[in-house]
Amino acid sequence: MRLTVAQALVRFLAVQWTERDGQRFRLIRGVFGIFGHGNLPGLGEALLNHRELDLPFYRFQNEQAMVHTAIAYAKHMDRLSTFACTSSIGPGATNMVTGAAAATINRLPVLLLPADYFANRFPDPVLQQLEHPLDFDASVNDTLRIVSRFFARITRPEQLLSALPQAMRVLSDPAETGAVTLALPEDVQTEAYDWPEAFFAPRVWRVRRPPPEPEALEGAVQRIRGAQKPLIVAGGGVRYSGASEALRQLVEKRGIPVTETQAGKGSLPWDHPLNLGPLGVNGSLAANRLAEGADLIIAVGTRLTDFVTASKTLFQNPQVRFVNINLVPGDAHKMGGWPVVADAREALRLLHEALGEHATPLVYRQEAMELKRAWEAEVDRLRQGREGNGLTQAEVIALVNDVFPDGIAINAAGSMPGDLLKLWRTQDPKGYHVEYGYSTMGYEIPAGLGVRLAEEAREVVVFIGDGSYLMMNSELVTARAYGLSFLVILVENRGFQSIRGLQHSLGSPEFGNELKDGQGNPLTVDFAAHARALGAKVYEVHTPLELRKALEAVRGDQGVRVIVAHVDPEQRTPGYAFWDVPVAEVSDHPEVRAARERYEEAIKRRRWFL
Ligand SMILES: Cc1ncc(C[n+]2csc(CCOP(=O)(O)OP(=O)(O)O)c2C)c(N)n1
Ligand SMILES: [Mg+2]
Repeated sequence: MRLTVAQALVRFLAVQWTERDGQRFRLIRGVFGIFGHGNLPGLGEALLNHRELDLPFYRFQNEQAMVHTAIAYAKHMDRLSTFACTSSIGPGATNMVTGAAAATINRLPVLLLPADYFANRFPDPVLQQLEHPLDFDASVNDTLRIVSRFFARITRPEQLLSALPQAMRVLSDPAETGAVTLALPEDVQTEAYDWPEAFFAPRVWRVRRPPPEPEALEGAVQRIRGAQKPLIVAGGGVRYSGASEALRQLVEKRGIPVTETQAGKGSLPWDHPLNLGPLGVNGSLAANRLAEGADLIIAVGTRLTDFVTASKTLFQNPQVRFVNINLVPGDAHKMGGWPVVADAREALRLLHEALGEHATPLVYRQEAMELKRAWEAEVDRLRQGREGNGLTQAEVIALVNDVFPDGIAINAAGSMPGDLLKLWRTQDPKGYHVEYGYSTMGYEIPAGLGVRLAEEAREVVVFIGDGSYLMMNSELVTARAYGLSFLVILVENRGFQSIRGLQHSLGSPEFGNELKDGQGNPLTVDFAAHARALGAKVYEVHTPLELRKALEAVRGDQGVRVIVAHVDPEQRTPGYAFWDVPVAEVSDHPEVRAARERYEEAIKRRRWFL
């Protein structure tokens, strides 16, 4: 078949499928894009003239945002389906770098198709070309290499024949997935080639579920049998592999308490007696207390980041050991753990079978459930807000959760990820969607689009701070253009209050975080008018009563709805663990010196796990 490179690419993408547990999904559900001279003649033409392929095109406002939308969609689809993102050369391509990093760090698939400079080099330099002084081949797209799990520059048409199947393999492999980049020179996209027809036959990429090796399983069983105080850390791997039921069966029979990471929240329903809530820096009192004395941590599908381990200060039992169930060998080997390289659901199922009648001591289980009850009472208290009329962020979260118990909470950065992790209550992992691998301000609204594209039934609730809203809000327009409905809760607290709080803990006065003018006077922004100008239906609230009324008004309504909630920045939700953020070692300021002393005291709890 004689087709251009872009036409062949589009044709190929339209017939790729994933399959897992007998279910099939389109691997590439459609294409997001912004055109320029780099991709209009090639991909633009191919997408326009091949609309029979069921590869719908969505035109965005910002390339970074379109990558966020793709990975949010992929996250909600348990990584079985994603979108391709096409950009022009130069700034359009480099705008995707942040999204690519978020994809790769969170292990979420996305196919990036940045245009690239002419392969024939006639026009050198074409508009937006880098012209690296030493490296004639270098392109700004090379910035995507380090944040991609697979990268190829297609400089001849026939390279697609080998590069595309590899790209699909990486996208659909649960251990390798992340950003996959095919850089497409402007001229090559338009070049014709005689393609073998078999290249365009539908392909199914089976998403693997590798079971653990018998020796790895046996080692885990022995360690669990030998433990008196085991604790499970449920990460995103539980969610993506659909292992909640296997986890529930295992822990109910064995009496092993469960704690959750940002990506793993909802692995068990929030009110399950053995779900002790989140762990680590943003953890619950219950989970952190148990973690401190645990003699075995069974980490399932987690990257064990600093927020989970409280920068390696959380686990204080000198005997503590780790068993790490993970598809990624690098994760399975962290914390000097016993590695079980396997799919979470398969590993939990086989562990359950192999453990016979084993269960934890009754006193331990009772202690765990007692801590759980005390923690839920504390959450109830925090969710109440405080006396008087003003709103707190905790109260906003609670009121939204009460009106939308089945809603999907989206967030990524600021003080909200920690508050949501502690306070949002969900029955299942899909009710919670916080990107905390890269914690990207600006993920929130694009993610609302992505989750809505994946989910028809549940309310999608985008929580966004005023700082993050100012950084990226323009995809509200895209949502309107394609009739995508969601609710935005814009929490206004005069700027970057999470970082302001951090600054305070480092011994510094406010500097560079609050929204102020050059003279230091508060700068007000009419967020409601702004969101209205972009086409949203807007409500503005200052009190719990007003918020409740607005939530009732937006419930059941369609379209983009924005509630601007003004909260008291001084009312913060407490934290219960250390996070390693270093303090200046020398300073003229006594507050900084005091903070340094506190820091040096805190890091005495840091431990090596070898
Ligand atoms: C793209 C990006 N830039 C900077 C940061 C560092 N950062 C984390 S939170 C934050 C402030 C967020 O402000 P806002 O959204 O208003 O939330 P608040 O802190 O007030 O809760 C900043 C600057 C980040 N996470 N992402
Ligand atoms: Mg803020």
